[in-house]
Amino acid sequence: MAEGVDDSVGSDESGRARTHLIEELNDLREYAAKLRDVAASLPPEPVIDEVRDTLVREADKLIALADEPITVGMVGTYSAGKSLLLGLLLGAPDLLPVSDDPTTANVTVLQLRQGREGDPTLITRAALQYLSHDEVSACVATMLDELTSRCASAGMIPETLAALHRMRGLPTADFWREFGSWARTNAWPTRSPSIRLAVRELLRVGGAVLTAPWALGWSKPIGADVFRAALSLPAPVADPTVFPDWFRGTIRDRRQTGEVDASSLRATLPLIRRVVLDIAVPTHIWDLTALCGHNALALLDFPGLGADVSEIRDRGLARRELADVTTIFVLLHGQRVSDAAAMTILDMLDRAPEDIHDSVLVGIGRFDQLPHSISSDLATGPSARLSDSQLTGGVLAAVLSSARQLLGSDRDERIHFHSAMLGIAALDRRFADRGRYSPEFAAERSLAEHIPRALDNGASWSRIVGRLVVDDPGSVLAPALTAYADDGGVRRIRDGVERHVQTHGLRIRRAQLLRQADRLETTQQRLIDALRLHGPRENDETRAQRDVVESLVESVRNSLAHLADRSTLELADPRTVRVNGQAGLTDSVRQLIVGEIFGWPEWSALFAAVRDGVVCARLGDELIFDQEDEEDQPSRLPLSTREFEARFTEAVTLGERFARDRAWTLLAEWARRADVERSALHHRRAEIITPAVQQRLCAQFAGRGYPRYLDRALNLEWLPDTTRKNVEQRMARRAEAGRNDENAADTDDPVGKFPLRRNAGFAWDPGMPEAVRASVVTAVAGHQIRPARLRRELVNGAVDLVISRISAEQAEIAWVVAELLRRSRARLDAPELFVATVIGIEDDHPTDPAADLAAVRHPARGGGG
Ligand SMILES: Nc1nc2c(ncn2[C@@H]2O[C@H](COP(=O)(O)OP(=O)(O)OP(=O)(O)O)[C@@H](O)[C@H]2O)c(=O)[nH]1
Ligand SMILES: [Mg+2]
Repeated sequence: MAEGVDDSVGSDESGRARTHLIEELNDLREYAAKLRDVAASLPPEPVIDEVRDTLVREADKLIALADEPITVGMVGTYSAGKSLLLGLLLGAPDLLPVSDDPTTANVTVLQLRQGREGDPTLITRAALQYLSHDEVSACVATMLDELTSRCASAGMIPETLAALHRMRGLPTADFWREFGSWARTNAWPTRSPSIRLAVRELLRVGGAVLTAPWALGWSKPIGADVFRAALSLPAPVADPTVFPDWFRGTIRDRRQTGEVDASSLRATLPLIRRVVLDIAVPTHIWDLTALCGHNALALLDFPGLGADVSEIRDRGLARRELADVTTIFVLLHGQRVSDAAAMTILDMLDRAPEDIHDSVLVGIGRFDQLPHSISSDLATGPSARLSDSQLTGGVLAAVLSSARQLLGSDRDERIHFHSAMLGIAALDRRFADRGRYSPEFAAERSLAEHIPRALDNGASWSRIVGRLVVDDPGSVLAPALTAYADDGGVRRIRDGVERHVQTHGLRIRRAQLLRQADRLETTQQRLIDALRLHGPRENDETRAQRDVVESLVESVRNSLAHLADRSTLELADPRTVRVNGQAGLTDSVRQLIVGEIFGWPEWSALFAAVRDGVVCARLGDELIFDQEDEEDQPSRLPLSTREFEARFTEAVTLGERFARDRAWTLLAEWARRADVERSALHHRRAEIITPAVQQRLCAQFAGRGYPRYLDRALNLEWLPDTTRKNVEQRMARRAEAGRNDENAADTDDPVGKFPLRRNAGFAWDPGMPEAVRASVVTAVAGHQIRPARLRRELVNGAVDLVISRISAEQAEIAWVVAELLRRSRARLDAPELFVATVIGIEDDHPTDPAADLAAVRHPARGGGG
């Protein structure tokens, strides 16, 4: 924009409620960003530094959280089948390392993008993110706590424990050396397996920190061959009674060459925070359109709980990563469910119970391996009536009890029964020819053996559900069991996740941001108080002047918010909007199109041929109308509906142009009226900004920035043009996107919406082959048309088309107007320099930092855009 005001608005939008939620998220993010800016610009002052730093940290956290993709976390006991299920959801069972031993070593982020129909699922990029120095310190502190408590339970004497306690602090080389010798002399000789495990885990981390300190905080793209190594836990040590000695040598700093090879990867494994994979999922596997509105969608694979090699570290890291996850899919191991496992997971989720119930879906994994007799007994057993409660009290008692601990009551519809083996069988059935996984994978996982067994099990459950739905028509478990028998529950899990993300994802994210914003606000208040106590002060007179100017700014901001809210109501619907008491837009368009279509020359010929409202091609055997005999007829009869098409398009185009002109006129008037309604504000502004003040402002702002924003907010002349530019750009972008999307229907073809059967010949067309004519004529017993009805259909078709197009456009106009007004409003935030200039404060501290800080308001208290 020539004057330096960027008024272009974004192009991303979906349903209203969703848009509204996304706006709220943006407001919260903006609140944090503004606070951060104001706090960061405060002059250094020892008394406030600490609070200020806390504020900046908290604001950064909120911003990072707002920018995170919506996430679905896959957690559960080890070897429950989490990684395999994630692969299956994405149509590629061998996507992630899968094995019978504890496998997944690190949190894996699968960032999803829509791939092309028919393509295989592809990993398009892989990257490692290492823990930062602080994150390692926090992780080591948690591990030391755990070791301390294990040692205390084993009866270690307080003096020895105190020595361990004294070692706290940053995990430097000295720390690790000291810890190593403490563990060798005190912890190892206890022979307690759990203490030895904790020591071994700590030393693994220490070994990595010492051999590759350069890795901390590093982020690095890696090859697709290497990422599997980063995801696979090392094999358990051969002799667990030997004290581990991992502090040997150092690994050369890889940041220069940039290469992470297998050996440096092995050395740094415990320091990896997460592995990030970008994945293109083809539409025939999972159509992500509805999901990827906000930021993106990421699925997180977590290391399983209970794996010995790296349990304490993993649990600590998982707890942190899980804090921000919006949808949590807990996969329980069907053969190993226990209430204790559920409790461990609940503990790891570390949220209020109602939040957990809201965020969780539960899967019972490896369901095909539930003792086989259970399902076959039920399937073939005596024919007593089956019901949900019978299953709940009987064979499914254990799994359902664990699931309900996680879900709370009355949420059984969020339970999924899952078998990866049935899932693979279904994938084979659907895409037999396309090789969805490698032969090595099939051999390693012994699919040839597992799948037939799983299919048997699926078939018995299928018989059971058959009875269940008859015996207990209200059964909540039946859909999950049916889905299980069908494809191992994979599709239902996809749907469940999708529904949860759509209905809860953004809402949960909003709740998270709100909680963080509340924390931030408390810190903000603490900083304001500190500044009031220690910062520069103002006298009463300047305070009063400041109030006057600030209240003007606040009123202008409120008026913009009010107008933004009204815009949808007053600008969006062509059926109701009126310009200056004229007819509504729909009626005006109809009038115009009637005039246009009624003027077509065909009608005079057609109506001239009408008998009793109908044009007949033949009456009995006699042609009542013969084209050749009518050469002096000024306009001839149309021969086919095709002849109406071009003119129909023309009428639609004309109608559209007319409607669009009216829409823009309407907007211009709307903006003018808005300015008139706000004349009181104009007067207040004129009183405050006297010529002398204006001079000061010019000197300070050189005709740009804040004073101009205020003028623009009060005088909306620019609004129609800018809106138009934006709407046109957005339409062009969308058209471009439509062109690039081969699957998009060609909605811009008005003839595509032609209301008549296309290219239908009329029976009097001399070019029509006799056989066709004969069939038409006999079929309809005297081919006939009713011109009046034909004309009405064309008129209605054209009006509907124009209105449907223009409705979309007007909704777009209203949205852009609201967006521009919100931006205008946001530009009026933080007016401290403006206020100082208006009231003429020119000392070293032209502003009151406490007031500046107070001016940034939590969106829930009326701040934000
Ligand atoms: N029969 C059967 N085997 C399964 C099923 N799901 C997974 N498996 C097997 O169970 C083992 C563990 O699967 P993974 O996907 O690695 O399990 P995980 O939960 O990711 O394990 P960790 O990463 O160690 O936490 C593999 O051998 C799979 O082949 C299932 O539904 N049925
Ligand atoms: Mg795994």
